[in-house]
Amino acid sequence: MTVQVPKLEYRHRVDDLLRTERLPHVWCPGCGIGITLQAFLRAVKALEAKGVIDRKQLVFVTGIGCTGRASGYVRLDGAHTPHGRPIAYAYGVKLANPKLVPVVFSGDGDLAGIGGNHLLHAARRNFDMLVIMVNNFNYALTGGQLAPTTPHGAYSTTTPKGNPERPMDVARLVAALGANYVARWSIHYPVHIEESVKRALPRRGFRFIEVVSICPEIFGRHIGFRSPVDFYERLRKVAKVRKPKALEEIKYDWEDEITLGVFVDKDEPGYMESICQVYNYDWCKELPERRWSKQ
Ligand SMILES: Cc1ncc(C[n+]2csc(CCOP(=O)(O)OP(=O)(O)O)c2C)c(N)n1
Repeated sequence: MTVQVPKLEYRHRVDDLLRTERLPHVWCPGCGIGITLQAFLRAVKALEAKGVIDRKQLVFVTGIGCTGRASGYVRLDGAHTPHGRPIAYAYGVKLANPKLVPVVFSGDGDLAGIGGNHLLHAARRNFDMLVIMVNNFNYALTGGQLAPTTPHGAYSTTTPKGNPERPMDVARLVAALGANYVARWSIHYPVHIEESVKRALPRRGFRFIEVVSICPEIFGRHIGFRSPVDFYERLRKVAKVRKPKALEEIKYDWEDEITLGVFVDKDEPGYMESICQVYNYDWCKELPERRWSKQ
């Protein structure tokens, strides 16, 4: 039997940045990936309207996972790369054509688990790219396995008696490694996510935005939430916006506080300019990061 799918008319202010013909998307009701993606696309449109960026410069790179599926819906040049490798791919994009601006959009498992080594060294190098990490506390696409971000004690399909490990505070780690811009928001703050993208996208060096999200169908069900709203409200209680004076004040603790806010906002030369200080390549004059750093 063939199922007739009604042809729907989608109208939304970011439609021109979406492959609307591929909608509806695969994400579950209540998932926070759409909120994050929309905030990113709104920021792209706002920056483009001001003439700061051109969407043709952007390369939208994702890894594997629910979050990684975003590249199928976004109407930008880009790539859906192997698990854990979007940062490695983004390096290649930037080094092959320094005029381009790579944006990595992926999950916590992809970026901090299997891809953790790339993340560390990109931050250490202050490599010129924007990374947006949707942290939904687990490996959602494959059914809810333990991720480096899963709270201590939490059920996952690979820790059925509770997670014995300590979770990784990815934003704090990236900040400690010297990234130019680090912010963490939760999906309760879509305008803040958008403002962070507006600030971080036209910027040199490594920029990292973590968005703590709910995953109602997989992680939420596993830890006992009966509805997306219950999970949303619980996360809202623990996610607190602060201005930490030192990295030690940033918390990532599901039972106490997940600190949100802008943790680093500086403008040091990124990797590409460091290369240009040593080798005076022709492309050095055309680095978009050089123009942005003068603004
Ligand atoms: C090399 C390799 N190992 C394992 C997998 C299976 N796999 C697919 S998605 C995924 C986890 C993704 O988790 P995360 O990045 O947190 O994304 P989410 O689905 O939660 O958005 C895994 C382990 C794979 N595709 N490739």
